[in-house]
Amino acid sequence: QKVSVIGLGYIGLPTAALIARGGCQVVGIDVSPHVVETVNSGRVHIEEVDLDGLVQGVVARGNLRASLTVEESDVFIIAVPTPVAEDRAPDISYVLKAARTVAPVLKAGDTVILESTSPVGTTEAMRDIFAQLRPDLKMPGMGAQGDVAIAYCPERVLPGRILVELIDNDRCIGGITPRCARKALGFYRQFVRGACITTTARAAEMVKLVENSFRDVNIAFANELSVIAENMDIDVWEVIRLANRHPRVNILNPGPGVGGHCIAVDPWFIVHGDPENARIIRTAREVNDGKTDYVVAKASDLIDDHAGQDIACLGLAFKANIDDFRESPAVKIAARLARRYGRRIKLVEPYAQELPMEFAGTGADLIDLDTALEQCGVFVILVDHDMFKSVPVDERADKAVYDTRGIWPDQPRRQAASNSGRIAV
Ligand code: SAJ
Repeated sequence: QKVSVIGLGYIGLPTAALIARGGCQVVGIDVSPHVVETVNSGRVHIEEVDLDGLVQGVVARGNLRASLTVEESDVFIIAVPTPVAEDRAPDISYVLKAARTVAPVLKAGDTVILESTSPVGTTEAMRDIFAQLRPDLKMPGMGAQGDVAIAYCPERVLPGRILVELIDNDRCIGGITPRCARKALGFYRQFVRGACITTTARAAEMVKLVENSFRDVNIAFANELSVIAENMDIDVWEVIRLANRHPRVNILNPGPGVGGHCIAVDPWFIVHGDPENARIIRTAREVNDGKTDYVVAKASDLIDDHAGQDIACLGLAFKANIDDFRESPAVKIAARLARRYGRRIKLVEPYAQELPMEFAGTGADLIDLDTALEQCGVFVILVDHDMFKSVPVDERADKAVYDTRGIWPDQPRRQAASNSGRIAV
């Protein structure tokens, strides 16, 4: 069986390598000559646990190679980006473009699977492109039985655990027709240990969007609580810890906002699909983005109260213990502070070799944690890296701290800034 994976990014490359390890002949297609060359030399262009060794092995054995052009295959997996445009509309142009490049090499009996997070209806749109460009082939769901199978199967992996989760997570496989779903199911069963459950393409598209929106809404609840609790001079972390002792309550963690490439993006696909009714989902997005602005304002107040002291911003990654700085609320906050306070801002990020470009020209410096503890009087905690959690209280008792992640619960508390939350009698 020959498999082509279109798009060698965070999902495409690990997927291609895993299928290749299972013994299939896999061609990875990418528009970037750099990516193609890197993979063909057995190396990787993205950081992911154990991916380098796996790619090196399958390329050396001849099971995986990369190419700039699409060729005939039995199975096509499309894993290209689906960003959200400036006006919050989903941009599915890369998916449609991939469909146009696959169309000329399609033959009867092939299976095409879309894995990119996509607004509802994208898989059908892809089918319509095939129907337009290949009138010689019958497409599924258009009357007669299709000559090719077309399905949607979202990835659900967590960065840092991609190779494990690609195998162990349950998969939801949506066919344009039930027959398409069964065909795609047969393919995934070869390398997925989790349950594979079939449905329609439209439902599967929605499932993916709903999963990430569920998380966004729940994080928004925690972020909203954190602001209310701060106004009422209550420790939100303690409140959440105690409330979560209720058997049916499970509040997530507040933070400086939501980052990454999925949770802060996918809910907009639902909002765009039904703006009138997607009210909680839209508000959750606004609450989470608003939390980032709120942290900038609160941290600025603290910094203004400590004139002349240097400020350590702890963490730049979009979440704990990873080296991914894209779409990171920590970067947004620290960069805004750096533009305002210049060289007083010191950045501590054990996962960064150099500062992201957002800091260019600000005068802010990358320093290590020990230097920060020696030099800085103000600490703004933006990421809950394990390394930061382990600083003992006696090394930081004299610091002014704004902790967005609740990692230093024993930090001596500052005087409440306002009287809000008091009931006048
Ligand atoms: N965050 C909080 N509080 C929390 C949990 C997360 O503030 O309690 C923040 C993180 O700091 C980060 C952001 O949310 O900035 C997203 O982190 P995450 O760990 O929740 O998720 P991602 O973006 O790494 O991966 C998500 C996962 N989706 C779900 O858990 C529903 C993953 O399974 C998906 O495959 C992935 O999105 C994707 O590709 O869609």
